[in-house]
Amino acid sequence: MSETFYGSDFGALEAFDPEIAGVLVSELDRLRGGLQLIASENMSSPAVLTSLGSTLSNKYAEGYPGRRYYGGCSEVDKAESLAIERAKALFEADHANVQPHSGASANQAVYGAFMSPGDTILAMSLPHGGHLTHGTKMSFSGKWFNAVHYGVDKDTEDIDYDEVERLAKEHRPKVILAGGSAIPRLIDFEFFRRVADEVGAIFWVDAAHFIGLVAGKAIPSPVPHADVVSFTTHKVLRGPRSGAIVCKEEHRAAIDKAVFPMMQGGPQMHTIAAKATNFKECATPEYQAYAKQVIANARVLAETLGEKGIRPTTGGTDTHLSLHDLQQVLVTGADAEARCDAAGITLNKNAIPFDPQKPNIASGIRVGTPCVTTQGMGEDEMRTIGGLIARAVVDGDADPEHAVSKEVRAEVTDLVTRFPAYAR
Ligand code: DSN
Repeated sequence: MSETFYGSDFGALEAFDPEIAGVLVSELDRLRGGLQLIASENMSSPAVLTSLGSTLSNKYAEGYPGRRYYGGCSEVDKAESLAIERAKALFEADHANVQPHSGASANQAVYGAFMSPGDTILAMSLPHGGHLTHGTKMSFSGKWFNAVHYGVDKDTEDIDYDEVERLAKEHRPKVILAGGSAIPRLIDFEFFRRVADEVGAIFWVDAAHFIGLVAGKAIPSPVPHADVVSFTTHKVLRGPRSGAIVCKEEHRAAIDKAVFPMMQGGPQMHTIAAKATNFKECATPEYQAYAKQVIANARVLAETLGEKGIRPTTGGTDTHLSLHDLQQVLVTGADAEARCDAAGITLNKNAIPFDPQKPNIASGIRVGTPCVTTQGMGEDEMRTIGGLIARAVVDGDADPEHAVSKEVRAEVTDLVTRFPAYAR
């Protein structure tokens, strides 16, 4: 086997642990062999993967650059300082903390910085597109804090801004949170800022999904409006699987103390180095063109599915993802996901607003274009992909041996051969 795993000695792994080496190879084959349409996934560059596979993983470095609790931090200090400075420049932010291990860890730190147990947060409800960490009962956020939720308007299926204002005035939350994991439309940050000011709340944006579009200057930034912005680094942004926070100068100390020592211990220095590399990539004209193409592709994909009876909620998208209602084609989200999987298309079932189904069945699917755009596909390919999804969902089957699964898979293979992931 001669496969290159960036930044690491694959031969050594293969010799010592062929089972795990086999998983690395078969996962790469899986990525290369099908269409990846999960809106929260992407394909990091070899440069980013090299930092992730480096010896920086070995280092304990609790603290911050120049203020560590361990010796031997001179080199990792350089990596973290570069990541901080690059994040500040990329997002035009006063301060950046690049240590959160993930989006959920970043969000924990924001709660830790601004809220005490029992305080009230106003956030978007999960079934309407929010996130687990935005006050759902299963998460620490709903167990320890008093979460009040707004949703979407029944007609527009976009954020119900009147409800946001009404609930803010009624509950006077400590924090107002905008953002979520299934919001196809742009968020009116100026509106949220005004309401937060009127009720004396901190305005927090969880930009995990769309921060890459902000980095690529393809959509407006929440940074000038929000007190604090948390995000992941592995979605459209295309960095390592991790998180980060940017905030106003006045919140610097609160955020830093909340990340460490309140919520986390030793930072993952290899991942922080990879974030630095990713932020440098995002500052290039190539990345900006990529971010714009992600949106152009998402629009065409949403429109094509809509033409096939798979209606996009809100009528379309302004971002990298669209959410589709399958009720017209009489297929559940769970069945659609399984049928697409059998046809070589990876996407996820998703609750739609006012969904009559349970979340593990769902009436919708969510599709996103970060991966296929990384592979170089454009609007023409999105029309093809929309047609393939519709065939798999409406006429297909969860059995990979079904005739439709096979037909669609053959066309998927043609596409990914012309637009390879991790080209050899
Ligand atoms: N799990 C992520 C997503 O798929 O949107 C959000 O955390």
